[in-house]
Amino acid sequence: MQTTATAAAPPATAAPERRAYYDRIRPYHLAPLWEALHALVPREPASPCVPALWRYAEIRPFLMESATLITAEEAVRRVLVLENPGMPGQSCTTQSLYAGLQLIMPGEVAPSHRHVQSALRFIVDGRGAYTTVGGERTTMHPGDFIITPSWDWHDHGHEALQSDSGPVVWLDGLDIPLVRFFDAGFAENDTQQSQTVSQPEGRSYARFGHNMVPVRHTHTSRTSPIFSYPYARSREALAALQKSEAPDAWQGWKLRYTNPLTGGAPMPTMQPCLQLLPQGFRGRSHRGTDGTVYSVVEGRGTAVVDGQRLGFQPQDTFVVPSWARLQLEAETDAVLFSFSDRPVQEAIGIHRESFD
Ligand code: 1HN
Repeated sequence: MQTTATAAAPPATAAPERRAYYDRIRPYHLAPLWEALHALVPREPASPCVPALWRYAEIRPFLMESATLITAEEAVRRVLVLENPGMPGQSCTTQSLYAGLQLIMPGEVAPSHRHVQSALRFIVDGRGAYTTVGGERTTMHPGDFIITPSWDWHDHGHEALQSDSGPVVWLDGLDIPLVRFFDAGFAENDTQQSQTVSQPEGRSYARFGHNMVPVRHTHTSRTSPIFSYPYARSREALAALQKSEAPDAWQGWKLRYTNPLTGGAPMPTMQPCLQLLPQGFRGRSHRGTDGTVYSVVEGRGTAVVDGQRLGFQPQDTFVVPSWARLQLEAETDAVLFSFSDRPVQEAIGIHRESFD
């Protein structure tokens, strides 16, 4: 994470005798705190992250073009990073989170590797690709939320079994900037391109995905034992809520995905959610210290972020910076997936939100 304070350079506005003093202490790697204090300890968050929207219809052609330039295998992961316009060149979408759109074509493999960074996938376009985590494969369908836990082997592929199968695109969310901040990143490549599949598909979901857990299961991982949360099930829950209760005035019907063993976030660093806004919804304004990335699944609407109107459609991605006021409006019933670093902020006791 970068800070906007640059304590090393004396400000041009400082009085000459102070500047001379700063110049004399700099060779000793000393800097005057009083010149940087306000920026270091702001009265409220002053994020370099800005609101931004990536229209899928506009960027899909660039993504498809990338497949003519490089294979998934050569790229290792063929991804276009959704770089925050306020932080160019830093491979981040918020200060703490990375998001990108990954493309896999029929017949391709993205080779097995593992890293300390946790990843989530949210399927945006196409079907028939798979990801393998810890020897279990899961087939991707639009709207599925899939987890790659920290330090688990994972590879992706697309077997092109059906004649109508085409490109598959998903949103990757990773805690890359957080791990970089801690200088705690490790990674390694597997000896095989694709892991040997050692578990039948759906085993994790059968064991943990039905409000039941195998007896004598002892959980040691920090990450949910379910690694694919199918859209059909999450959508069904929202549809039932729409019939049974009024929407929240700020967020519509909003559910967070959980680790069934703890009730907490499914992964230590990121909290994903799915929400439904009814047609005609004009949400009240709210804000939180967790900058959030949204992926639009269904419907059309507008995210008003600090007064800036971001009109969204299915498959678009947008980002709401920390402490920016967000108002959600829906022209049609709209479903939004989102994720933020909220579990980390809660773990260290600094998360704040406000519903005004
Ligand atoms: C990664 O391993 C994946 O496994 C996606 O699909 C995006 C971005 C940076 C570093 C590693 C993946 C990534 C990544």
